[in-house]
Amino acid sequence: MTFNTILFEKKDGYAKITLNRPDVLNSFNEEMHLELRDALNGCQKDDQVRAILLAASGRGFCAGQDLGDRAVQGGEGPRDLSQTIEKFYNPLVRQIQAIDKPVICAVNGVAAGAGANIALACDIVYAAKSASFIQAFCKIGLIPDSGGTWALPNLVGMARAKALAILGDKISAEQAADWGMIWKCVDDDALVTQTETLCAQLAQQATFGLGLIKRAMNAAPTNTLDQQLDLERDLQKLAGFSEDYKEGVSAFLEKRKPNFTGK
Ligand code: T3D
Repeated sequence: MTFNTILFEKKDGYAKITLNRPDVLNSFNEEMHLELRDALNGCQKDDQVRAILLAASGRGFCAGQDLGDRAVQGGEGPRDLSQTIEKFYNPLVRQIQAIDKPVICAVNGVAAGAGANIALACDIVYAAKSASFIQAFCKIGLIPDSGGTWALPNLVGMARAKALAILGDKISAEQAADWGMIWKCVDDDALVTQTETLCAQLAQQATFGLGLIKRAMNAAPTNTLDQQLDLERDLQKLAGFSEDYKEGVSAFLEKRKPNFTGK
């Protein structure tokens, strides 16, 4: 697949998608939304892809909406932003959540506005030490979107979530990791190796089961314990029928390394 605004490569059983509009800190225009959607759809359908790495070019990760597309001209009335949210940002977050493969995010630099919340929508988030997260929305009169008002309270608690959203302060990657907003903060020069190595390892794991784990975890914040117990029962049923479970148990009993196929 070739694209104008993203880079796409497949290797070692995973796909790497790199946001590639570095001059504007990889902020989103419609083309990048559409290309990212196509790439993720392709990953979902492709059995050879068993994990997805979302990364970015240049010194930033993503600065959210390209504000160059939002310049208010003299006589023009205000734009209805719900349309872009409905058409692009919400489907992207839903797509990342629904894809039944782990999505790993490598935050190489500043992640601002929707860029921060799209990173947080991924399943495992790594950030370079020099990276940062900014809920920049309040600085231009908007509210956090792309799931930010849902993810932040779940990840860091309501007190921190409200302050992050209302103050729009820049949070360092180290702080984000300390607060449990992301999985890990790593040295800048280790980000690519660590995230690529992780994706290659995940592609060797029981990836059908990893998709089910993701489904269960994503459902947890809005489920009661009873609902979650029922969901675990139903998903474990699917896991128990998988080739990977059969292989995992056989390999354990035969004291050998499992050869998982992701089925
Ligand atoms: O609109 C809708 O459809 C609703 C959906 C909204 C979703 C959203 O994401 S709203 C929030 C939009 N994003 C922001 O408000 C962040 C704007 N950017 C910044 O505040 C700063 O750029 C950063 C804090 C992210 C980084 O600051 P810094 O000093 O490291 O870099 P910089 O110099 O500001 O930016 C570098 C270049 O990227 C610069 O271009 P230049 O001067 O070199 O030609 C800057 O204009 C450009 N850039 C950065 N962010 C954006 C951008 N260009 C367009 N859109 C951006 N969001």
